[in-house]
Amino acid sequence: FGELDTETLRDRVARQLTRSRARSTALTDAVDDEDLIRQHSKLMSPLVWDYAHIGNQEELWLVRDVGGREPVREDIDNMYDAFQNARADRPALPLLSPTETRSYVREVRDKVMDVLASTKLEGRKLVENAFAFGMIVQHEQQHNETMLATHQLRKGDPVLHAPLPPAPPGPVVDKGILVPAGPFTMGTSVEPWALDNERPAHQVHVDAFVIDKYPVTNGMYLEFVDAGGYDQQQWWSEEGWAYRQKASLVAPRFWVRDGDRWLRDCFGVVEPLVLDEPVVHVCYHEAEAFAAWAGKRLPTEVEWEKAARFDPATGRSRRYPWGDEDPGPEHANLGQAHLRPARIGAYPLGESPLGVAQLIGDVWEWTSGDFHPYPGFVAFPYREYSEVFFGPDYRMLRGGSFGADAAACRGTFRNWDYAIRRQIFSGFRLARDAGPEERLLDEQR
Ligand code: AVJ
Ligand code: FE
Repeated sequence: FGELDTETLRDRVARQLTRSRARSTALTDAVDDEDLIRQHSKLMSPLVWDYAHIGNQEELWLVRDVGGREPVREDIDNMYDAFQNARADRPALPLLSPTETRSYVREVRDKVMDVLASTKLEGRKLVENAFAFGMIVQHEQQHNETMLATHQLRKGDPVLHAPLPPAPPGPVVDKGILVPAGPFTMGTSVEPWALDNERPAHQVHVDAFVIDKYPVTNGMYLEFVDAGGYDQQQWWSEEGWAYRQKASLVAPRFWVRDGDRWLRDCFGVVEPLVLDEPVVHVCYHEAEAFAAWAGKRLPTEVEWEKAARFDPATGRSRRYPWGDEDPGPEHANLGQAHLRPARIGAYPLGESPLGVAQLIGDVWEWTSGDFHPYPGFVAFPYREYSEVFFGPDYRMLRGGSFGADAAACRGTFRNWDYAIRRQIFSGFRLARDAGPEERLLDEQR
């Protein structure tokens, strides 16, 4: 928070809180009460649970912890504790009604604004208190993305509308980009709102590798589908094939068969595939099988981050591919401004110094590897944010989707989910080891 004075920081937090609440309100006001309490999929909570959970987390962290105020509704803590109640069980709980939920989150927010106005945001308490507010903003925005995924699963007439993302301004050529061998500083120790799992900054040696300029598109993915990739076990891991069989996978989630062609259901509108748009709603196993079929592989997390942040001119790691400035609409498709990924080539101003494009926004990108702490990791502020998820059960996703907000998306941001998850806004891009000639070329640079 170095350069910011207290009042600027307070203003910024207030604006971010207001922005995230406007989004939660829009997502929950878009449907009627019956739709708010319905479970649209076993994988998701009813929207009204997410909304009250947002308020409850805010009450716990800001009203009670930071503000030291009396609880608003201590009696509902357990019901809205994600660890106490699996998603599938949430509709059976005696949840607050939509009306009660709206008045609860409003009451909490009023108190939070009062806490914000009277809390010390300087000296010893600055980092701790400001971070708590920043974390609550990110938490609400993360749940807003989850609620958007629930909207994608709901049946009935479309209720969400947004303008199309920008079109590519010129001809687009996909290509592999050589990322040089050498040290890279991964993670961060200075980003004020970075979560514990992004910390600390640490050096990693990375071998030369090649990464695609753009994410894999619907058109490329369709070739895999048409070639029979879903029926050819050789492209799939053992675990992936077992899941492909069990779940009868034949195409990405929300692709709809129509005679001999595929359509896509995009928030209730069934439309032809946009071939140069990044593929979305694939699980890790599908991404991995596609990569094997294409003769390539998924990037590791450190490769992804180096492609996104490494500046070969200085050796420094940038905050974002385009530089250190916060994301603007010219850089990336973020924040639910558009309700779909942008066609490849749409964000030339968002490219990394090496020329890798659309790393931030559009679709979360599956990377290989599991969820591990960086060396020197310290759980903060609670073990429950990241630490309890470390281990082999989760795969890492990078870069953020069109549904993710800039407040909860950075070059260092790490997202995770099970390898079988497809209802999230997930896609991927391909990488491969550098060949002998490419290595030589790299060494001569
Ligand atoms: C980081 C997106 C995996 O949604 O489960 C929300 C974020 N943590 N509430 C999730 C989160 C607690 C988390 N992800
Ligand atoms: Fe949560």
